[in-house]
Amino acid sequence: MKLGRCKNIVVVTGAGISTASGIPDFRTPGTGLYANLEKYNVPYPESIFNIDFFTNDPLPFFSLAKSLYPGNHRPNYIHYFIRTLHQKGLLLRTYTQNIDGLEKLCGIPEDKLVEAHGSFATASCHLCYTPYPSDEAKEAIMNDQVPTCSFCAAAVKPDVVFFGEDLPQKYFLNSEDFPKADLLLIMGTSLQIEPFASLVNTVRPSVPRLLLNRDPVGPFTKVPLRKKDYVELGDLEDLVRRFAQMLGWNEDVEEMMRAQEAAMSSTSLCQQSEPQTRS
Ligand code: CNA
Repeated sequence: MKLGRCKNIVVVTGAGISTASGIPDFRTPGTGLYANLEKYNVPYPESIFNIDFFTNDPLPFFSLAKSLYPGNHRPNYIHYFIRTLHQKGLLLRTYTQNIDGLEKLCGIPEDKLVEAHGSFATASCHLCYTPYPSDEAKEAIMNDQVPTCSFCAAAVKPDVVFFGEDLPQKYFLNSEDFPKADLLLIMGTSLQIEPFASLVNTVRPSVPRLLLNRDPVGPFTKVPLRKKDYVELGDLEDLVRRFAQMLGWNEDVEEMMRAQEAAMSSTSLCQQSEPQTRS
């Protein structure tokens, strides 16, 4: 990167980039969502994101969704590092499995972002796909009600991709992006969910792949590693901070974070004070 040889960087991320924002991942023993699902009364962890299970009983997912809905969490250093890659003209695209919306919130533009497992930003009927206003879906879910489709009366859900559902159209940009990549950066994912996990195998064999994660995953568990595969293990925020320092970017990331956070809090202050001004 320092020699200017990486100009089309593809970033692949998962829940591990948002644990520093206070959102639990799936599989970390003890703190991950899968270890804490007793209260949702589901037969096995994945069922909470299974579309057939949802058809029979949407309530466990809605109860979990209440804690995952965007609004309560802020992007962290890792999100801003990805945005810095974009700011420096080096980001081809970032592919996230996350549904927390923190990439958008930190200012990564829509055209640089693929939310491969959907998001809470829109909602629709889970059977006939009729769109449903996302703010109304959120309000119903937050009030322990089931939003229902005005066309077929089935349950509406946020457009988060469940097991057994199609991925959004934008995901298929991968067939153009991965062959173009000159560096693949993989962060905070166990690479267990297909078809997303296999994306990392679609860059050219000569392209360096760097995994930053707490533990080795996917092709990075193989010994010996593929030539040009690199792994750094540890806490992701520490690793990314060190990476930014090596590149001489730490101040840029920090500055962007300060500016965006200030902009976000002044927007929310304006929103809070608006009704008072009007009355
Ligand atoms: P996962 O299977 O839970 O794996 C997370 C990976 O990140 C694991 O390898 C962890 O060791 C690693 N990790 C977690 N925290 C850290 C940390 N602080 N430092 C270093 N490494 C860390 O999650 P995946 O993303 O691989 O699984 C895909 C699922 C998770 C997607 O379908 C998501 O929708 C779903 N998910 C998303 C969120 C979110 O949007 N924030 C939260 C929970 C689950």
